[in-house]
Amino acid sequence: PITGGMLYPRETMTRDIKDLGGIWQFQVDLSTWRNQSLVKEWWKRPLAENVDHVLDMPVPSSYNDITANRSIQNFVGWAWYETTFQTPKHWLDTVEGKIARRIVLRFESVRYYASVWLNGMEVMSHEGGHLPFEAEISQYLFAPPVTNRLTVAVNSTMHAHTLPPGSFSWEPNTNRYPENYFIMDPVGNFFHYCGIDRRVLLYSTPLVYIDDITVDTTYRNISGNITGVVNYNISAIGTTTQNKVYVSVIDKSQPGKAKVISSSKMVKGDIAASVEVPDAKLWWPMYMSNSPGFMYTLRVTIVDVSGIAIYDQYDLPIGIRTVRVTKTQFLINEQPFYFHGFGKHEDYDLRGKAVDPVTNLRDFYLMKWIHANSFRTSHYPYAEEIMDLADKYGIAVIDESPAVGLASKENFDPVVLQKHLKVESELIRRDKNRPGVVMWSLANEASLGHDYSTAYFKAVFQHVKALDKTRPASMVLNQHGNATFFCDVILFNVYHGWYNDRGRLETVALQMYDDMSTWYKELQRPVMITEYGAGAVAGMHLLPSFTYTEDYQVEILRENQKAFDKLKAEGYFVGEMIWNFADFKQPPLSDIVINNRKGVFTRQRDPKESAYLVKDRYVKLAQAM
Ligand code: GCB
Repeated sequence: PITGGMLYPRETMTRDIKDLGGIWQFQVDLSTWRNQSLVKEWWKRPLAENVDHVLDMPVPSSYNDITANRSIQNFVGWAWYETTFQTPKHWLDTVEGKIARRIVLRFESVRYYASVWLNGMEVMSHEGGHLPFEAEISQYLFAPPVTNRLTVAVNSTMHAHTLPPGSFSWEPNTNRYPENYFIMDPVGNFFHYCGIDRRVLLYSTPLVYIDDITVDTTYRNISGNITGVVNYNISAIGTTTQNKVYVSVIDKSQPGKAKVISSSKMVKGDIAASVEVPDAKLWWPMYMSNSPGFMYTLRVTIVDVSGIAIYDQYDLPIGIRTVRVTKTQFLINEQPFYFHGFGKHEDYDLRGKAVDPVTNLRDFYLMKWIHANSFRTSHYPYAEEIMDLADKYGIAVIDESPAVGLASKENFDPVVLQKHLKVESELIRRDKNRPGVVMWSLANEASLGHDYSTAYFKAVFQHVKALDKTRPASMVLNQHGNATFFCDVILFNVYHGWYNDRGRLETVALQMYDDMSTWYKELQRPVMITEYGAGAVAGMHLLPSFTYTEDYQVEILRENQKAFDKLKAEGYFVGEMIWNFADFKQPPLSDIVINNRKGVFTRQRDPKESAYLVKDRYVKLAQAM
C-alpha cells in the first residue's frame, strides 16, 4: 500500500513552494549499473570531492542530449546529481522548541530509480519514473546560514523485472568488445531518456494539514436546470476536536463569491460529505460546449473551533462531469463522445523528456489549431503541468501507466505484478480528481496469449476498478487474447500499409474495417483506434507516393479514415487517434533516420502536409459533436 495523499503542491496562504530547479552538479559513474546495486558512496562528501571533475546539468531535464559526450548520451547506470539550498528562515520557526511547519521535499519524476540524501543522510528512494515521490525532511535540514547539500543518485537500467521492462545483457568477450560493454534493448521504440526530468520542489505546510482530497462528481438535470453534486472525502493530519473544516466551491469567473460553502466538524482523520452546486456549469470536452473545460475550485480550509484562525488551506481544481460506457457508446455527461486526437510522447529537442512550459503550451495551441479533442499519455503518465492544461482546455485524456512492452513470461512475474499494482495506485492517487482523465489505460501492446498474462491482467484490472469506480479502464491492444475481456473499451493499434502490406495502399481501408468490426462482433463493446499512421520525413515528396514521403503519410491516413467513417456509421466506433502527434527521438534502430517520423508535426512542432488533412477532418468531426 502507498501512504499519504501527496496532493500536487499548490501555493495558498498557508502553503509555500521553493523550486529547486536550475543548474545542478552532475557526473556519471562509468563503472556501475543498476544490477550491481549502488557501489559508490558519493553522497558522503560533496560530489566535486568524489570525482575528477563535475559537470553542470539542468534540472529538470533528461541528461542525455545536453553535453557533446556520447557516453553520457547513452549512459545507463548510476548518474549523480547534487545541488545546495538554504531553507527559508521562517519555515524553521519553532513553537515550544519544535519546528512549527512541515517541510517536504518532492520529486515530480525521476527516470527510473532514485536514491536521495540530504546532508549525507538518506531521505528516500523510489522506483519508477513519471510519478511523484516525496518525504518530510525537517529532521535533515541545517538552519541558515548553513547550506544544505542535496544528492540524488539516478539509475535507469531496465531489465525483465522493471516496469516497463527492458532487456539488459553484456558482452564478456573482450577480444571483440571493450570491457564493460553492454546492450540494453530499448523500452518500446522511444529513446531511453533518463535523469531528473520534472521539477524538484521544497514545499511547506502547517503541521495541521490537509493530506488528501478525493472528489467524485455527478449532477441532476431537471428540465435543463443543472445542480452539480460534489462528493468529497478529505483526510487531514493533526486535527483535534478543536478543528472544523470549511469546504467551498468557487466559480473562477466570480472569484470573490463562493458558490457554496459547507462546514463540518473535523475531528481526526477522514470526513466524507457532499456539496450541491446550484446552476452548475458542467465540465465538457472541447466542441461539446461553448465553455469547454469549465473548472471550479474546491477550497478546503481547516480552521479552529471559532472558525477564525486558519490552519491549512488547499485549492483543488475540479470539474463536474460524469463518464459512462454502454455497449456501443462512450458517454460524457450522458452525451456520446467521439475521440479525435493523438497518441503523444513527452519528447523534445535537447530536453528529452523534461517538462517544459514552452513546449507544453505549443502542443496545446497546436491541438487547438488542428481541432483535436483528446490524447493518450502513451506510454507513461505525463507531467501534472500537462494534465492541468488538459483539464483547463477541455481535452479528454486516456491516462496510461508505464506498462509498455510486457512480452516475455518473465515480464509477467509476480514481482512485476506488484510493481504494476503500485504504479496504478500512485497514478490514480495523482490523477483521480482530474475531469480531463476519462479512462485509464493499464498497458500498451502487452502479449496476451497465455494463462499467466490473463491472470496478471485480471489482478491489475481488479485493482484499478477497486481504486476508481468512476472511470472505465482498458489497455491498448495489438492482439486478441482472453485478457481483452477485461477492457471496457477496445483500444487497438494497427499499421496497415506500414508494418504489414507496406506500400500497398489498396489494402488499408479493407483491413482496418475488418479488424475493428471483428472486435465489436467478438466483444460487443465500444471500439476505437489508438494508433495508426505512417512515417514521413518532412519535406520529402514523390509521385506516386512512396514510404517515408509526406504524400504517403497523407494517403495512409486518408485510407484509414475511409474505414473509420464506415465504422462510425455502424454505431459502435468511438474514436480515432493518430500515431503520433509529433516526431520523436528513437534509439539507433534500423529503418529510421534519428526520429520516429510518424508525427503529423515535426519534432520542432512544424506541420507536415498531413496536418492539413487531419485539420480538415477534425474540424468536421468537431462540428458534428
Ligand atoms: C507501436 C507502439 C509505439 C510505436 C509505434 C511505431 O505500436 O505502441 O510505441 O512507436 O508502434 O511507430 O512503431
